[in-house]
Amino acid sequence: MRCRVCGEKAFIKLHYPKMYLCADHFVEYFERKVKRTIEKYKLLKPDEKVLVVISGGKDSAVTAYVLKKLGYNVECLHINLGIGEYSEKSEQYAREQCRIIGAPLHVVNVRELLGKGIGEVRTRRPTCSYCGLTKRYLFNKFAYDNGFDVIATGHNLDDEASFIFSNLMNWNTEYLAKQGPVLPGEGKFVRKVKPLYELTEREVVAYALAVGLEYIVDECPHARGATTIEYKEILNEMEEKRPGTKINFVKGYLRKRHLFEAELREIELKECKLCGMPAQGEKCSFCKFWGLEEPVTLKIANTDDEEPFGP
Ligand code: Q46
Ligand code: ZN
Ligand code: ZN
Repeated sequence: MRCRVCGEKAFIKLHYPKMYLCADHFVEYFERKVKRTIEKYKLLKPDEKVLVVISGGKDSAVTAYVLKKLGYNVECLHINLGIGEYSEKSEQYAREQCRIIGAPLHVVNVRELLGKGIGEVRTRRPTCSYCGLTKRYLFNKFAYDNGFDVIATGHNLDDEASFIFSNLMNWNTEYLAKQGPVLPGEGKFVRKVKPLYELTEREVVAYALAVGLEYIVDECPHARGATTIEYKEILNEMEEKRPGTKINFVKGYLRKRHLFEAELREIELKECKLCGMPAQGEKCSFCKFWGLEEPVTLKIANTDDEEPFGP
């Protein structure tokens, strides 16, 4: 098959809209779509300082790469979770990706910072639950402490569609009230945006391949056959039968999201007495979980130095 634009050999067949494109024209298509997503949902302003949390995987790497190419002021953060070989490999990929992207990389090492890696804490709390809590706290605090205006994450259309689908299946109406391409910042919560919101996982994989970005494909050893994968499979089957299912589902959700707003509970947030970040009680859940007596410091010590900094 031939590229619809130039007639060269096709690199990819897009299902919706249905067309064949060569690698160069696919890259152009992908970047134009990200640009339009940014404009349509007012994700970023040109002069903003953007932090991308690079995991070593494809989505965050592609996010940073495209934003940098579109001229945004991007810096990257990698959180080494201390999960044995998996984390070591992830960090290596993140370093190589940032070299290709041409953006400064900062690394926070959980074991060095907190004494233990993820999976090494004796607790009844599921590993992924405190891992999520730790990551969310660290990247938000890093962004806040270092004056970033916004955090761009790598969520793609498949992630969003399966998230909405699974929350509908479980009637998690509170979650359904506040999802979307922009999660507004408030107080010390830095705004989060999703530039790949309208691009499918398949398109993200193809883009990474087309521009030569390598990424970790191994799964974290703590990942349990997540039900999200099942939801993704169901959506993929439906997409196969009816191209456009995912994007129409997500766009429909955005139109109807306001119907869930009545389910939002007002939570009064205080300041953590240790770190000053938002907290529901005396201490925030991060300081409480890790039993901290001193707050963690995530300020970049020397901005001329692109090497990772210590705790
Ligand atoms: S939450 Fe769980 Fe992931 Fe953390 S412990 Fe691994 S699988 S990395 S997205
Ligand atoms: Zn072409
Ligand atoms: Zn705290």
